[in-house]
Amino acid sequence: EINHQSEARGALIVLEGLDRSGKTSQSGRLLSNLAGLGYPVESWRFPDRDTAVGKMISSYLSNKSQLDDHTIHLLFSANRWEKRSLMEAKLKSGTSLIVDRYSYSGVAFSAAKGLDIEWCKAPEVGLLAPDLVVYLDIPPEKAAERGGYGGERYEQLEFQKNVARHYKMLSDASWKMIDACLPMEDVEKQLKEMVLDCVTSCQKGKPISQ
Ligand code: DGP
Ligand code: NA
Ligand code: NA
Repeated sequence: EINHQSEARGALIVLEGLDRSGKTSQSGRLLSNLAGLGYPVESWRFPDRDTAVGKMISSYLSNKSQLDDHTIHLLFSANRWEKRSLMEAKLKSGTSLIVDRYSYSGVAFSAAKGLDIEWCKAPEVGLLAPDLVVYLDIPPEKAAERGGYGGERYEQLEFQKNVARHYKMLSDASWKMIDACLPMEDVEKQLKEMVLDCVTSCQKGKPISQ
């Protein structure tokens, strides 16, 4: 019998949603759940504020620096590109990645400022395609009520409403939606079930796509 184990690869799982939709908490819970079942898994997030590019992004988000909208867009994209080869290596070695925000944030947030959507998509072409995109769906008003926003640049209700409209335009039938207003435990359970299905099909040899 052929040993399929050597072909097993990790799944690229992306969580998207507005600020305060619960992505970060749910990433943590999903990480524990998958690790508890014995799956090799890591939790990542974009922007990754630890790199040199990430430090520029962080400074911009906290209003310590000003940048042209196109410039910051390209920095967010560069921040994903600088992690691409490591991402591919992890997936090939069998580690699944739970990624808190990815290219869809890149396009939704910049297009919400009025940048041309096709221009926004262009620098994302060639990054690895997720195996699963889960959107934590929350009305912008509800998100704003959740313990308030932290005061970063984009954490304003009118802007988040515009981001939500752009996410809706970007979403397609492959996205899985979860009602992020449900209790955390219910969101956790739904997310775990969706992700286990995806991890299993990746282990069966579904190729990594671009
Ligand atoms: P977070 O660390 O997930 O709270 O993200 C920081 C903020 O940056 C949040 O308001 C979402 C926004 N953001 C994340 N990724 C991108 C991106 O690629 N482009 C733009 N313009 N904004 C982004
Ligand atoms: Na935020
Ligand atoms: Na992030």
